[in-house]
Amino acid sequence: MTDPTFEFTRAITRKPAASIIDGLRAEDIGTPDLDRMLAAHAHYVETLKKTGAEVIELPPLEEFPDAVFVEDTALCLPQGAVLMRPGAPSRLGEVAEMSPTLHRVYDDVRRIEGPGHIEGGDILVTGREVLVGRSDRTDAEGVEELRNIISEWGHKLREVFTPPGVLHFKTDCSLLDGETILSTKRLDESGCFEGYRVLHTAEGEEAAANSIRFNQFVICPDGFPRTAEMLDKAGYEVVQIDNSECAKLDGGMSCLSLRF
Ligand code: CIR
Repeated sequence: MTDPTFEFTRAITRKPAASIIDGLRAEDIGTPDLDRMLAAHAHYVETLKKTGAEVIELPPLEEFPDAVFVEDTALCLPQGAVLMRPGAPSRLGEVAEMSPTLHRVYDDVRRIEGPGHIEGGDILVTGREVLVGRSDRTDAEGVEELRNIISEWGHKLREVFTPPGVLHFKTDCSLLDGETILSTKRLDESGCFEGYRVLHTAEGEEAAANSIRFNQFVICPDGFPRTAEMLDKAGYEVVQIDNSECAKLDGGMSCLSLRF
């Protein structure tokens, strides 16, 4: 099984393209400002690098407006990587763009062939299992195909459900350490984290759940002071990053990198 408390040595990111203004969104709350997004992205990459990890920075892809959200294209495990099959048709082509990079860094790269769909944002790897949330982007067939692949590597997959109206499972949760999950109350109430230690985002700060633990840091979106304070008091070293522009496209801290 994966030890999620291990040190990450690498991450993959992709610079936002000018076409980001055409990125998918559930609700239109304004057009993302590319310059502001680029500045926040640079801060994000610099924070990952500060931990000593190597960050593979991929160039922008104008033909894929959502390509900055690299997490959805693959699952990276210690034994190998699995290329996903996004449920959003406009994002399917992002996978082929990620494939050469994963083949460079992994000996074993598999792919979800379909007919099912699955996106990386619906997958949370903990110390004991791989949780996959069915959602509008991830269906039963996609989950089963992933189960077959990763069971060969000794991983146990548990299917769970992303709450209605929530884009991805990890929109509402993140792993803080081997046993601890940061979650919104609404997701925790579904019972999917039984047996784990769960810390809740503060009321009204649900968007803070899409954070990541990367080596010594817990990287959170800016603007959620009560959740940040709770994490700080719980002993985590919190770094807050402006997420205003990615939030307009339903994106957050986890979506912006593949970590392994
Ligand atoms: C999308 O709708 O696919 C993008 N606008 C946002 C993807 C966010 N990714 C993630 O939560 N892993």
